[in-house]
Amino acid sequence: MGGFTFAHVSLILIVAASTLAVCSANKYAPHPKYSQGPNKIIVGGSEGWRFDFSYTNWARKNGPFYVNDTLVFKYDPPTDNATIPHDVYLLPNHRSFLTCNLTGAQMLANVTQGGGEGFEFVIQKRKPHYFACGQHEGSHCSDGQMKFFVMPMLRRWFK
Ligand SMILES: *[C@@H]1O[C@H](CO)[C@@H](O)[C@H](O)[C@H]1NC(C)=O
Ligand SMILES: *[C@@H]1O[C@H](CO)[C@@H](O)[C@H](O)[C@H]1NC(C)=O
Ligand SMILES: *[C@@H]1O[C@H](CO)[C@@H](O)[C@H](O)[C@H]1NC(C)=O
Ligand SMILES: *[C@@H]1O[C@H](CO)[C@@H](O)[C@H](O)[C@H]1NC(C)=O
Ligand SMILES: [Cu+2]
Repeated sequence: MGGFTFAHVSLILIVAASTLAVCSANKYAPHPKYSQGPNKIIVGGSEGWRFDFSYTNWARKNGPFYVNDTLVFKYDPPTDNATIPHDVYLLPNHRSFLTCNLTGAQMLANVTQGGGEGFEFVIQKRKPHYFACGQHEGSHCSDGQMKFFVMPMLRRWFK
């Protein structure tokens, strides 16, 4: 990851966003990327946390994410009919992320915790976070693309 280049691009975006904010006189920024934050971001947007949606692409389009941002995972709790259960795990490293290996993973939310307003995870540490669904021995992660990673940035660098 080209941290230095990325920082510059972000700085330019933030300067552009400030200009926009003044022009529109709108205290709500148009996109999480441009706002002061911390932000609350719904993972997958209106798609929520589901099978067969590329969260890697989603994270690429919706990042960067910052320390103190909240990620919200929304998924229906299991019912006796067609609902496919999901959960949320934090995988220990990049290798386990690539192979969807759940050994040593930490469960953040079980199958019921994504209901209602969703499960909220506050990014507190400036380290890579590897998120995945742990259902079906990792097949939601591999076949269902229910995984993404976040390298949180520090917003205060740009203030
Ligand atoms: C995150 O929030 C806490 C509490 O508001 C604050 O003390 C801390 O400086 C924030 N961290 C960053 C990196 O913004
Ligand atoms: C599934 O069950 C829930 C309640 O258990 C019900 O509200 C929902 O309409 C059902 N969905 C379908 C597709 O049958
Ligand atoms: C999964 O990860 C564990 C712990 O790192 C390792 O021992 C195991 O061999 C891995 N499994 C596969 C299939 O790679
Ligand atoms: C999921 O976690 C919640 C909160 O810790 C707990 O109340 C609930 O019993 C758990 N559900 C399952 C199915 O493990
Ligand atoms: Cu799943």
